[in-house]
Amino acid sequence: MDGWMDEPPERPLGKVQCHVPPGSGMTTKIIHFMVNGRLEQAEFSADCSAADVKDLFRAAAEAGPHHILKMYNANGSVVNISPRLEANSEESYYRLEVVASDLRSVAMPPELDNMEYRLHHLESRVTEDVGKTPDIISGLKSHVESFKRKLEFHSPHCQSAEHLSWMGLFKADGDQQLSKFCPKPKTPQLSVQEERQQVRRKFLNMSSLQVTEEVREHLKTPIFDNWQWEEAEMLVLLQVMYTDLDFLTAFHIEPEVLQNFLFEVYCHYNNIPFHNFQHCFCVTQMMYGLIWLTDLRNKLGRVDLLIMLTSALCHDLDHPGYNNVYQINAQTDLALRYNDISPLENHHCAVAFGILSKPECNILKNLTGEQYKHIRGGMIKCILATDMARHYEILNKFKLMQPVFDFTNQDHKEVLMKIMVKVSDISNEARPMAVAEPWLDCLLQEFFNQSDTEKLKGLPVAPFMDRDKVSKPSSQTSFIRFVLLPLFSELTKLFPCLEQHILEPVRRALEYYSDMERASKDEEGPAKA
Ligand code: LUO
Ligand code: ZN
Repeated sequence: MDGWMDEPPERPLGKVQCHVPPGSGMTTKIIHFMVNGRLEQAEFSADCSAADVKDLFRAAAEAGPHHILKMYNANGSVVNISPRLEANSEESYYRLEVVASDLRSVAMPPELDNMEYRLHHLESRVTEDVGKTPDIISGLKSHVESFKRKLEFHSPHCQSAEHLSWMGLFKADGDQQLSKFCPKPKTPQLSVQEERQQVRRKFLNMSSLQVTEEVREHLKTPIFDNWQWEEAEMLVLLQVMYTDLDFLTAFHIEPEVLQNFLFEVYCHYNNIPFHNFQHCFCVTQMMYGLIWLTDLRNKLGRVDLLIMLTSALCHDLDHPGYNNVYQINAQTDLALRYNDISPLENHHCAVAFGILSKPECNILKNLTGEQYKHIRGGMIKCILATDMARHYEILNKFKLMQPVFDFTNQDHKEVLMKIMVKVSDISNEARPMAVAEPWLDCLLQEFFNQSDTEKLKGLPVAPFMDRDKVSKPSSQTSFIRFVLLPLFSELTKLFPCLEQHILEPVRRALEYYSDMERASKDEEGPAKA
């Protein structure tokens, strides 16, 4: 209902500034920093007080009075938030973290804090207008209160086994049936390093326990719901995938080395809306499911399966949240380093082999030289194949091979492996709508961040990334019609069982977004239809 209620003023966001008297001629300093997943810009004069500068960043982080702020420079070192903060460029942005200081704020994520602030504002406006607080506002307030209590109840520090067992991951003592999925406990606002160490401790604690048969089987299906699991649990599930495909015995991989490798991969995905560790997990889990569904274990060698699973795991390592077009147009370090040739995918692959070059993480260290060379070559081909600019090149090659596909032909196998990684990479719409739709929101958020930056820098902006132009349903119906369905149909010709597992769900998704598209066109009325 438009105009029913004025939105309360947002907290001061976007560019933040200390008061600089107009015409004062005072030199100001520009600081670029990332906070809550957004790239922000602060401006203040050199004689701004330390307290004002701190308030400036507090406002930008939407941090409450209880929160502690921590600023990290591009090398990851903590720097002091003061007027002497060194000016920087957008590429070498600082990272501003909000660290809670007491239990109340530990359990209070900024979004909830912000919601409470807006609710309070709405209540005062409505009470002013109608003389009393309507039930809907009181109801919302009690919901927020009870949600806060729940958050405070979930102590994220609990490491006891019963805490682990009710995650539904492990065989419970006795026969009580535990819920399969746990609500993801809110992790407190810790610094990046503290959060990672906490994830590592949980991962290593859990990895020695047995995962239930039910979860193991569920893991092989495309209906697996990533949103139900926290990062430490996903690391355990990734370890299960490597174990259940017998990679540890086949390639003499020590469990500790696999754990170090998986944890290092986790640390090298960034906290951005879409190309983050959850996406890495989804793509790897879809690849794992496809290997079982297509019975690939009896059609390809185990080395090729290792290449595909590890390529899926590493395919977006250290993604910055800005695509190749941005890298090239903005002439970033990556574009310069890789001569504008798939700069991101080259980087993802280089980071993967940077991790594998550490002995404690090198899952390939007990292989023969021949095997290592084959795996390295296969991973490079598969990861570079995820550059969507090459989509039709690769699909057309597969279309030519598919009718006469030969599983003993090396060229045929290579193209199939690329197709499998590509399919896994863009397969969100093959999942249940409740799992898939949030991914499209995350993707659009990342695209909008990029196009906002491109507008600020005067760079070209792609329409499908422009928040003022893109419509979620119509962009998705085009994507499904012209990218997903042709790709998934071609793979289904080789593996007919995929019809029900991935093709049908994608057709349902097309229906879903087409209905949404029609509904939004009807709402806009005939003029705009
Ligand atoms: C395709 C793609 C490229 C880069 C980043 C993400 C994606 N994905 C998606 N894009 N991955 C999954 C999805 C998805 O479900 N929808 C979309 N939709 C839009 C934004 C789109 O059309 N993306 C797109 C299409 C083609 C292309 O190159 C041929 C690049 C991006
Ligand atoms: Zn990806």
